Amino acid sequence: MREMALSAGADDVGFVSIDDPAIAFERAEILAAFPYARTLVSFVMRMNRENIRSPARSLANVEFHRVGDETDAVSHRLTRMLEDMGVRAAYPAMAFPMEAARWPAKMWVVSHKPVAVAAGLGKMGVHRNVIHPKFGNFILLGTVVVDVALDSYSRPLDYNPCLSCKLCVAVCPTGAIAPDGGFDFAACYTHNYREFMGGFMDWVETIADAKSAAGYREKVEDAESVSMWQSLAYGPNYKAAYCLAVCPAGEDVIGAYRGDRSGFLQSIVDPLKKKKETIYVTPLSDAEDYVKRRFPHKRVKRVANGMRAASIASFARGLSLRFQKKRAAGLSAVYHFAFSGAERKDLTVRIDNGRLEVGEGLIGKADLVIRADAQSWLRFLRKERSLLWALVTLEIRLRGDPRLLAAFGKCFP
Ligand code: B12
Ligand code: SF4
Repeated sequence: MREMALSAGADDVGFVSIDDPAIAFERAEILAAFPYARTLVSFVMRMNRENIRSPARSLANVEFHRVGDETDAVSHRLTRMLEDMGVRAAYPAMAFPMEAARWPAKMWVVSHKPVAVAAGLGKMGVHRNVIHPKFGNFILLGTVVVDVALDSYSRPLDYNPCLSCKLCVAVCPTGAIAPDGGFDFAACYTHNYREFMGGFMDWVETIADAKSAAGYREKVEDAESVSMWQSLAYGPNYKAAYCLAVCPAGEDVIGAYRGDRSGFLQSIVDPLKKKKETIYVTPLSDAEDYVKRRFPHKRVKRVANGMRAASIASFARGLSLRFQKKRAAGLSAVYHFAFSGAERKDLTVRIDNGRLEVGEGLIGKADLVIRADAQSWLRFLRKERSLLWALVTLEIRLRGDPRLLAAFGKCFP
C-alpha cells in the first residue's frame, strides 16, 4: 500500500484504522460517507516554499491550487489502482467541493489533520497546521478510504516538530493565533476566506442592496471586484496564510532559521508584516482592535462573514467559533437559554473573564434567563426582527438584568 501511494505521487504516507480512538469523534461521519471504511490512507503533498512565502499572494495561491489539485489527483490515482485490484476505495476532496447543504455546520467529509496526526505524518503546531518532521508545514493533506484492514498501522510521532517560536502568532494579520495555541476561527475565516463561502455571500448581498453601480462602488473597490472575478475564474484566493509562510519547523526548513535568525526574520517575516493591504474584519471584533493596534499601516475593512445560525443547534455550535475573548474581558455571567417552538433546546452559557463554556440543559443558577421562541430568536440574530418587538410580543422573555444580554452580544459580534 505504501509503494502504491508513493508511486501515485504522494510524498509521504501513513495508515490509520477506522477504529483508531484518535479519530473516534469522526468515525460515524466517515462511515456515513464510506460505509465499508476499514483503513484510512493518509498522505502528504509538498508545496514549494518560496511561493508560499512571497508577499505577492498570487504566487502563494497558484501553489496552493496547483498542489491542491495534485493532492486530489493522487487520491484519484491511488483509488483507481485499488479499484483495478478489486479493492473498494474512495476519497474526499482535499478541500472543496464540500457538502454545502450542511452550511453553516461542518461541511467537510473527513478532517485530514487528525487523520494525518494519527498516521504519524506530523503534529499540529501552535498555528494548528500539521508540521511534517522533514517537510515542515509546507504540505497539503489527502486521505483515501479503503475497505481492507492492514497487518499493521502507523504510530503517531513521539515528538512535536513545532519549535514554539511563535512567528506564526507575530505574523498573523488578524491576531487569530494565540500564543497558547488558541485559535480565533472567526478572525481567520473573515479575512483569509473573504472570497469563499460566507465572504462571497456578503459580496452578493452587497450587490443586492446597492441601488446603482455608483452605490455598489461606494462599498466595493474596483480591485475587490476584479479579485472576486479572479477567485471565481481561477479558484478562490486566500488572503493570507502567513502562518504557514513563516514557520521554520521541519528538517528541510529549519537550517535557514538556525543559521541566520535575523536574516530569516528580515527576508521572510518582515515583508509580510510590513505589507500594505486590506484586512477584512467583523465590526467590533477582537481582530478589528488587533489590526489597528499591531498593524496601523494595514487598512481595516469592516465586512459581514455570512456565519448566520440556520438553527438553534448551529447557534449553539457556532458560539465557540465566534467567541471574542478580549471583548469578554471583565464579564462574568451565567446565561440560561430555554428555546421553545420549532426547536426545543435548553442551553447554559457561562462566560468568565474571557473563557466560554457551553453546555446542554439548564445548569446551576443563571444571572440572565432567556426564554425564546426558536424561530423568533433566529430572526433576531439575522436582524430580520427587532429585539424590542420580540420582547413586546413576548416571543423573547428575559429574567434578570437585561444589560447582560447586551454584554453577551458584544462577545459574539
Ligand atoms: C475548516 C478548515 C479551515 C477553517 C478552520 C481552520 C482550523 N484550524 O481548523 C479555516 C477557514 C479558518 C481554515 C484556514 C486555513 N486552512 Co484549512 N481547512 C479546514 C478543513 C476543511 C477542516 C479542518 C479540520 O480538520 N477541522 C476539524 C477539527 C479537528 O479541527 P479543529 O482545529 O479542532 O477545529 C476547527 C474546525 O472544526 C472549525 N469549524 C468547526 N465548525 C465549522 C463550521 C464551518 C462552516 C467551518 C468553515 C469551520 C468550522 O473551527 C474549529 C476551530 O478552529 C481542512 C480540509 C479537510 N477536509 O480536512 C482544511 C485544512 C486544515 N486547511 C489547510 C490550510 C492550508 C489552511 C490555511 C493555511 C488556508 C490557506 N491555504 O490559506 C488556513 C490556516 C489557518 C490555521 N492556522 O488553521 C490544510 C492544512 C495543511 C496542514 N499542513 O495542516 C488542510 C488540511 C487542507 C488540506 N487538505 O491540506 N481552514
Ligand atoms: S511558526 Fe513556530 S510556533 Fe508557529 S507552528 Fe511554526 S514552529 Fe510552531
